[in-house]
Amino acid sequence: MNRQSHTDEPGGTSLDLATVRSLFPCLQQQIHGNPLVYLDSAATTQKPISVLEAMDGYYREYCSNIHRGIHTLSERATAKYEDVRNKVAALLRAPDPRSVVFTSGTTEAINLVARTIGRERVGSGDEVLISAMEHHANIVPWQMLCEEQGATLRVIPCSDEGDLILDDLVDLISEKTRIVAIGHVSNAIGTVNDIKRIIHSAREMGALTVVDAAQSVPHMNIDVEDLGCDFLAFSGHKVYGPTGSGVLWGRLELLEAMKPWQGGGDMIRTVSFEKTTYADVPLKFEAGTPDIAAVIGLGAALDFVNEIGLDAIYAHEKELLDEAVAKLDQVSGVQIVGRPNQRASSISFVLDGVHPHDVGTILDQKGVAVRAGHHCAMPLMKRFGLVATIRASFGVYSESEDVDSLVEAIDEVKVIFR
Ligand code: 7TS
Repeated sequence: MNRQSHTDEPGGTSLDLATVRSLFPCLQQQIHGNPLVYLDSAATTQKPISVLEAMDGYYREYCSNIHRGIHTLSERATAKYEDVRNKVAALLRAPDPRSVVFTSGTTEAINLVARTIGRERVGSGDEVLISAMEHHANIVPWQMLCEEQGATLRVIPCSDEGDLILDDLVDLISEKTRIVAIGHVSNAIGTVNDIKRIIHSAREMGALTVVDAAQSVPHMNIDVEDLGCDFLAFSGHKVYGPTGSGVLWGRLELLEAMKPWQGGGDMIRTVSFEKTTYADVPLKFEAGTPDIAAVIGLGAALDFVNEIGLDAIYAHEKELLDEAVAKLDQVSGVQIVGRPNQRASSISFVLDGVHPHDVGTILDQKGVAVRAGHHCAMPLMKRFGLVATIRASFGVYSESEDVDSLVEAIDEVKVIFR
């Protein structure tokens, strides 16, 4: 397989792919005797050396707990950890780093919102609005909240093309709507949702807005002020950072007014048996020792992303996604699930007569790593009358040859199942 860089091809992007790929040790391996073709970045991205070194550096050189130590190592670790908060704020164009809360990932960030301000704002007879293409992480916490509070979960429907149907938004968002929680990009079919429009409608009705940006932060520039949302969540491990790192960004005045959700060390100002007073945001929401190494790794990941630039990453991935759609369309028996107006991150498809899990297993034998299953979006699968799809998802290191390898491997699946 040709693994040459195709730098500066006419009409191409200016990514030096060979160099980018060389920064990812995990990509440099064979799987079942074939070069690894990693097409599962939506599940988690591979990590560049700089991220591995940043985490290693913390453990080797200044391993210590943060915020409480007065010794040199603790001060170094605290400074590094807090500097990542500044980097996240800059990434999201958030004016104040205090509005950045570290969590273990998107799931924890959404649960935090549901269990704090969610419980305060949503009462009996109220409504929470999500969409038909949410990841379970942006369904179940709201469902739990609605059950607990006697509220109703409502759903923005999805068209056959895989776009949200926003024509009836005025009917879906009313004075009863207390929270609108929407995924920016579908992890299952790759749709980029018009969240700005949804946020605008929600705000007009006084509803809080929560954006699940797990699949958008790795692929495009985000500006929380421009979006106008109240909360935004993402996972570090999907943006070239380590597992265990994640972010909840929230409007400062909301975070300040919210009660904490977990109690313990680091989130307090004073504790007595009679009364505890809480630390200021963001520490109020970061009880206990966080995953310090993971946050420091996330900082290195954001440096990596910034060095390349999200515009370049988006352009590169868009080119590959367009190419993959075009090439998969040429393969008889392949049905792409969803033809959204704008796509990022992922393409889902099924192969006539072969269960997605069988396709995934055979692709793995060829070294091609894809996801097969419901992608934690069971309601969306049901919407399309499916139980599972095969999903190919892309990252900054993905290349045209990956698409060719995918198509070749699907052809081999077809031969086996003929
Ligand atoms: N929201 C979206 C849109 C996601 O894609 C995911 C993870 C989550 C939330 C949850 O993120 P976590 O880091 O807290 O687990 N998506 C996937 C996926 O598509 N395959 O594996 C995980």
